[in-house]
Amino acid sequence: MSLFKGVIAKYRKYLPVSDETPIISLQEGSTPLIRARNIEKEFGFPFQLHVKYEGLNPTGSFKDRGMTVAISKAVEKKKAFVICASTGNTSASAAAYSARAGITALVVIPEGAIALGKLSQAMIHGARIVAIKGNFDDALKIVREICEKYPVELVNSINPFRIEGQKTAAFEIIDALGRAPDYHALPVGNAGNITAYWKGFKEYAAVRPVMLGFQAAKSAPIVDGHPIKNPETIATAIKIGNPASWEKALEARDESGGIIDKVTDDEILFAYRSLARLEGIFVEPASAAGIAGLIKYNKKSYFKDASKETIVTATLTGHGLKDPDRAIAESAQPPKVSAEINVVAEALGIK
Ligand code: AN7
Repeated sequence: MSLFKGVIAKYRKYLPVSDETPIISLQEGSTPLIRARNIEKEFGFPFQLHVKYEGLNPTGSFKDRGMTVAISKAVEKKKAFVICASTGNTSASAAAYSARAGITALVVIPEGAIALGKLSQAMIHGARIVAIKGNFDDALKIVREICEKYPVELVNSINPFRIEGQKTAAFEIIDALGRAPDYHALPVGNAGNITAYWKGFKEYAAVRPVMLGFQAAKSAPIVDGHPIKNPETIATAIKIGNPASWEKALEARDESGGIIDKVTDDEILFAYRSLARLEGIFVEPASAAGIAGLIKYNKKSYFKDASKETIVTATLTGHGLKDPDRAIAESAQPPKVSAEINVVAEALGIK
């Protein structure tokens, strides 16, 4: 029997931990890499598509990989408080790992812009939460300033330990495939994850993928080339107008010969429904941006030289249960009928 103990235990020699580091883990990582044959068929993808289902991490998103390292290092440094600004998933993860470490997570969120599941997580794990009248970028600016004045540890992805932990997802993909994929697609918000994947691919493989990052169309500062003052998108996780790791994202794009482009909310929601209906994989909307990008680029014949030997991977960053309101809004509402077999059978469409 192999007992899995989390990403630090699994990839310790690649991570900045020592015997002095108390390891705070919820046994994150080891998420499945799933072949998405129905999506391949539906959209005529000439390549193999494998999705890395990061929603199956302990708090339901990829953030846990970086958080185990960031919180372990904060505890090693004897910090009693960590702080983050968040569109939701970072705060859920920081709150859970802080609870396990016996320290306090401080969370600053944009008021009214956090999906229900994520907010419920930060609350039940006992984070101290403040909602500001402002967006994520305003929240991040405030927490950075707080860190200069108070003895609290920042656990947004500006913290290099977050990037170190998150790079383990690239390691797992290479371990699962026996080689790096040819292309890797993922959503881009604050740009920590694309930075981490590219670092991970570089450290772990000599032949690396072309990186394909996708932002939401009205929250696409990297694509537009300037910060967006009032970003908008239904994919609240990536509603970010001034990404902290902007330069690193450009490096990942340029060193890999890749792309950072935008996809509309309609394209994101179409990919979101397609994953759920064709593959049985439930993700939150932001997570579908990578798949939306692949559909868009396949239509443009970007993959014209690909074959079924070509391997494309895509990160599905967060679980669908994070944002149940969106799933309900995107679906037909169940009819309410009387409790009679004939009426029920008719309503079910089998009579
Ligand atoms: C599901 O939680 O920024 O480009 O504060 O939750 O590394 O920021 C979340 C980001 C993609 C974008 N998918 O990743 C936060 C936060 C999901 C996310 C992203 C996020 P980055």
